[in-house]
Amino acid sequence: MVINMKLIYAIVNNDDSHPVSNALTQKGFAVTKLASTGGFLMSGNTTFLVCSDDDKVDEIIEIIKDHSRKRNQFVPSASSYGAGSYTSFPVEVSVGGATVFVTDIERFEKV
Ligand code: 2BA
Repeated sequence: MVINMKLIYAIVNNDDSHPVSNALTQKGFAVTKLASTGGFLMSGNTTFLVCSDDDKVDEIIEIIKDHSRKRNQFVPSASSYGAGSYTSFPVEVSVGGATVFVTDIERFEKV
């Protein structure tokens, strides 16, 4: 049996987690939130799992986009100035809005 469903993973800033979750649930979409950690900044973010019909994917991504802001964050970085001499300085990185992946669902059941 071919099913036309997708699984959307959306990684958002923790500060956007409530607005994103509220907007999706108000529109009737089922969501699961996972506490996650970014590998680069090593700080907490939120990963949403949303399984939906194929034709709803664009609407869901639009909702996530509308409620996820872009931010600049500073991350410590280190440089070496000769043997044993290091200094640390902050580097600014742009984070977000949301990082979104969409995959096919082979089978969907609630048992
Ligand atoms: P983080 O890994 O903590 O990355 C935070 C931000 O740092 C990224 O923002 C990006 O601007 C920068 N960054 C990440 N890796 C970098 C690197 N190797 N060198 C220089 N700068 C780097 P976003 O791209 O908006 O990503 C936000 C979060 O989304 C990431 O947090 C990570 O948890 C997730 N993410 C982004 N791209 C991903 C991917 N291709 N696969 C899995 N997770 C991803």
